[in-house]
Amino acid sequence: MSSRLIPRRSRIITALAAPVLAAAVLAPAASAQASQPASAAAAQRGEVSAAAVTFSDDFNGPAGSAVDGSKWVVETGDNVNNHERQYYTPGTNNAALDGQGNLVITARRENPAGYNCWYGSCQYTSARLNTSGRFSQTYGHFEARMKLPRGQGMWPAFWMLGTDIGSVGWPNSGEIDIMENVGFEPRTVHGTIHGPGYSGSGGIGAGYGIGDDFANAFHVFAVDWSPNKITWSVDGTVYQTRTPADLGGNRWVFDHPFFLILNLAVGGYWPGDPDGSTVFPQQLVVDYVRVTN
Ligand SMILES: [Ca+2]
Repeated sequence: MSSRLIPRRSRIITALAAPVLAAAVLAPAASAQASQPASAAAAQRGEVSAAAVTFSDDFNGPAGSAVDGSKWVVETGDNVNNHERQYYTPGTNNAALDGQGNLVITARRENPAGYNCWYGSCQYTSARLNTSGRFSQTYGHFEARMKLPRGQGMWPAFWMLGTDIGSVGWPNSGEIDIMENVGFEPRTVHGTIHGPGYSGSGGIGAGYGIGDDFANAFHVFAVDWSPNKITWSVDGTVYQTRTPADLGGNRWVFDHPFFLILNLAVGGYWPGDPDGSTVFPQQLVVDYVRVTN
């Protein structure tokens, strides 16, 4: 989600540091480990094996319930580095299942708990979830089926960070943005990689447009990540491929485990802040997140 989302001085990075270190010890997830011997055996026999699902959440559960804590960490705090305006809250006020098989991340114009943000009393609440310490993986197919929010100042994202962020820092850890959207471009999404020498506004990526607002329907956003190659797709249509040849001599930092992040930011350098045209609440609706190896 660009350098702008990496809160080097905010409370989020403090909260993130411990789970990241835990992830280095615990990852890969047990399911991923279990799948590897079968894949290796198949490879030795020269068989083309079907990819195994290593992480999946269909977000089934009662309306109003929290996400599965064995899969997701709920991050809290504000984010000064991107100049985001929301406070990411704990609990289910801003991230809950809808009872119809979806996770709904809701951005609200409110501050019921009196949260303090970098600019003063917070004006908005929202949510940010990650799988740090729960799930990480090197290479594979990563996808989510989502319906995006709409309106000036909205900044939904589905992205990944290297699990070594706590030891090597950002952007050496690498960042793979599977999908970002900013509200002033309702019909365009962006896929980007960030690393040393190509971070922040120097991130390497591309946009992909459709002839309709992404907020009008569900779409599938994905990357296929293999050694020295990442491709981005929307609804199965590949729109970008990146390899080390694209980095202008900079270092490819996408050969180690990454964990997943889902969030809905409000305001910030890139999207700009909400204005009088922005309708609240807004929702990022996630039907599923699925990863195969
Ligand atoms: Ca679902």
